[in-house]
Amino acid sequence: MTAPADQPIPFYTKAEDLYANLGSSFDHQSRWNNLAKEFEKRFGRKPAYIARAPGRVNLIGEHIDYALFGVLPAAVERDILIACAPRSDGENHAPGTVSAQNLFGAKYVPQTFAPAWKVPEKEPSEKEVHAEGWHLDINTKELRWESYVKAGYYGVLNHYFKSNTSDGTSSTPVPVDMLVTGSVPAGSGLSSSAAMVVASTLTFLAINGKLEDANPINKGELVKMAMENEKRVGVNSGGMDQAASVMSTPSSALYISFFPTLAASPVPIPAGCSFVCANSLVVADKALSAKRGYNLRVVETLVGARILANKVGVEVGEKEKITFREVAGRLAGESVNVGDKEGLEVERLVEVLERLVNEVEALKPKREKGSVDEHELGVTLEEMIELSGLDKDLFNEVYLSWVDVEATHFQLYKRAKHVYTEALRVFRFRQACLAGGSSSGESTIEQLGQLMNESQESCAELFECSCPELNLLTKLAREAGAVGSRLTGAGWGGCTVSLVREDQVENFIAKIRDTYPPYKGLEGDKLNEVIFATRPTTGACVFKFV
Ligand code: NG1
Ligand code: MG
Repeated sequence: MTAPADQPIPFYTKAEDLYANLGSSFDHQSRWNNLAKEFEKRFGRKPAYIARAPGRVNLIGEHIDYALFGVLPAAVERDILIACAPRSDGENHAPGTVSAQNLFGAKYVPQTFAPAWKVPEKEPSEKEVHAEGWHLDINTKELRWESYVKAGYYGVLNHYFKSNTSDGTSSTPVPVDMLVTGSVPAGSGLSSSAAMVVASTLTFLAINGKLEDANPINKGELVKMAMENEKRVGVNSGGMDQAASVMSTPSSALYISFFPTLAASPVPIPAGCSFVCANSLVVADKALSAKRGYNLRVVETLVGARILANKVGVEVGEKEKITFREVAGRLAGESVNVGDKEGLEVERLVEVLERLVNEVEALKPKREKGSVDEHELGVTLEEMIELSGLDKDLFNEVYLSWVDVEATHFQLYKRAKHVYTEALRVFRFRQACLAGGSSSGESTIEQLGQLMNESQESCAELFECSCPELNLLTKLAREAGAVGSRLTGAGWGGCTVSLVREDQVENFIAKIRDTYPPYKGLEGDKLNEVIFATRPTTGACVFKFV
């Protein structure tokens, strides 16, 4: 069988095939039909394509993808759909003009924009995106829906349309009308953002004929493009969400690893287990919180890895941004050559991780006994630079020049401890599922639940990406019968995921409704919006109207 990363993007022209692939537990058909009808009403003609990308729930492995450790998400049935068609009055527009509308509601104002070809006056820094090429204005200071559409467009423009020549139509992007709809709640940790970016990337590929080329992009390449694209929105994300949205398969979770290369393999979920997503209804504002939240964590984990490498005697190139995964590999004598598909054996890696969980103690700052800071585990910027062994300018160039962060103290020890213990939990979770397969017994299920609970505690205490509402909701979930419960996604709000025995799901949901204050009085569709059982589904695809 072809490895998931090497497979082509599913491309359908027959509705029966599409719906068979999407599964029957959701009324996909009426959503797709409504979208097509609405498109026709607004734009006066039928769509040419609909691109679909699902959201995902991460079962375990939080904030370790950008440390290059494997994670274990599954695509959910909720997805983003984008209907599109070339603009009929194309010649009256700048090349590649986009008119984008959104069915979500009045808050999502229609947008028209066109890419511009830019040549920078000076060599751009890593932080700037104005390299010579197609450019779109993306406002990274506030959250705007069209930013995700533009982000998806970026990679397609700069990968496929190399120059600004307006002579040959083949080298100019097609002007397009598009209509977006979706059932992944925004800012909820189910990765509506990656679903938007993947769906948008697919839309622009499809509309420009790039999926019908002789040698179209495969799943792994699409993941990489979507990852690069999502960075345009200002979040230095790992690749979990894009990979889950593109590569998931029905009825199993997906183990996604990023090192030495992007790879994915299905992980069976024990029969009788259900995963229930519950939205805390705290909306994590990524754009605002990135500086003190997500991007700060990216910097803390990268600098932590360099300092740990220094402490355990692993060599690091001067300008290299070594990750926690690579520190572990090098410590174990892993040789990674370009093109290597396999890294260390899992058993060996686990051994090294167990050792490193203790070594991270070395990242605790040495404080004078009795000083005010005695219990403070963080280090200041100056202390951190000194520990890194780099001079100030080089440190800034390598670790700060490409990202906006804000902090007085950097928590290297806590972040490192979370990353290594969480990476171990992912291996144990995966091992347990693989050992028993779908016929795993009660003790496996208990073990999975336990690992999820430990993950929540580590996210709350060490990685500090939980919040009071998520802590409460996961606690209520355990009291309502969940075997395990944790936040899912970046955290600071958004959803929890709970492992619940299938025959108890209804009862579980009713109990949470009665105990989690923000759910008071919710019923029917309203309740189903915020708390629902989900099963792993298939990844992104494109439908062509013929
Ligand atoms: P969310 O915020 O749920 O989309 C983010 C990152 C992931 C991963 C998780 C934390 C993006 C697009 N995604 O997920 O790569 O790092 O946080 O595990 O930023
Ligand atoms: Mg996101």
